[in-house]
Amino acid sequence: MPAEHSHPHPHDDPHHPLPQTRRAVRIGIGGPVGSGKTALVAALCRSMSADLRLAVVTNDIYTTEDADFLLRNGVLPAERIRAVETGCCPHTAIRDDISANLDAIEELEESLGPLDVILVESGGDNLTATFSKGLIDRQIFVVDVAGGDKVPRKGGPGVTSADLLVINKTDLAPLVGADLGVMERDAAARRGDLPTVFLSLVEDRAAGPVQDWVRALVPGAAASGALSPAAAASGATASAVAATPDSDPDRR
Ligand SMILES: Nc1nc2c(ncn2[C@@H]2O[C@H](COP(=O)(O)OP(=O)(O)OP(=O)(O)O)[C@@H](O)[C@H]2O)c(=O)[nH]1
Ligand SMILES: [Mg+2]
Repeated sequence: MPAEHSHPHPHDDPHHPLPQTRRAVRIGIGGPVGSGKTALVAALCRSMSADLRLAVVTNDIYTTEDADFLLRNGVLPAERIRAVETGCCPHTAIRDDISANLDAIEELEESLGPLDVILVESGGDNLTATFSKGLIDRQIFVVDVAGGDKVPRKGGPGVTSADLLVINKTDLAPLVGADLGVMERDAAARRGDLPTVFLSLVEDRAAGPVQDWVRALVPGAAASGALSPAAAASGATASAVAATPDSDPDRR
């Protein structure tokens, strides 16, 4: 597995400051359909909810499928999850008319009190989708190796400018003939100094490198390696359920 990009440094960009007031860090998670966005949200909730105050907003076009998945898998209490039914192309609701998402965030903050992290999952879209900076503070873009090792080379704003690029499903690379070295080289060429991490949510059930990147954005948050064995174990074991394809009893 490529190693050079596995230690992201989220504070490196002085032109893109985090909110100065002590409000939750809002993190957008975008990427193509089925790349593993909800599985990543589930893993982060499971591995961080023991010590951080989390909430999630999901976006689907016509359903509440992703929120329902998170609820069924019990990754967070129901009151911490809001579903936005966009009724339109996913990128419209995260970039052009962000009001429904902002309302959902406001409702969560009003009902739950102070939060540390709000994860906003976009509906699955194409390589052109990006979040408005009026909605989120940082953006994670998730692609997967099953689309072929050409994906980072194809670029697009998610690949080139997301604050963190996640190349997921590395466990499938041998099955689809994807060369991770090529993906690493092309991602570096497209992204310059911006970080890229390789991930398999089947093998790394706590989404370790992504979790570390998120924790580094939260003032005072412990690094995952500094957590108590119990807290660390809850993330490392329980998120397995949400990440595996056969974990959803309702999914046919
Ligand atoms: N083999 C493998 N499967 C994965 C991995 N991550 C997610 N999956 C599976 O990929 C499928 C799609 O994952 P989701 O998390 O629903 O993807 P998504 O990006 O949220 O999909 P949309 O919201 O519909 O765009 C599910 O069956 C997951 O269990 C991984 O690392 N390896
Ligand atoms: Mg999803």
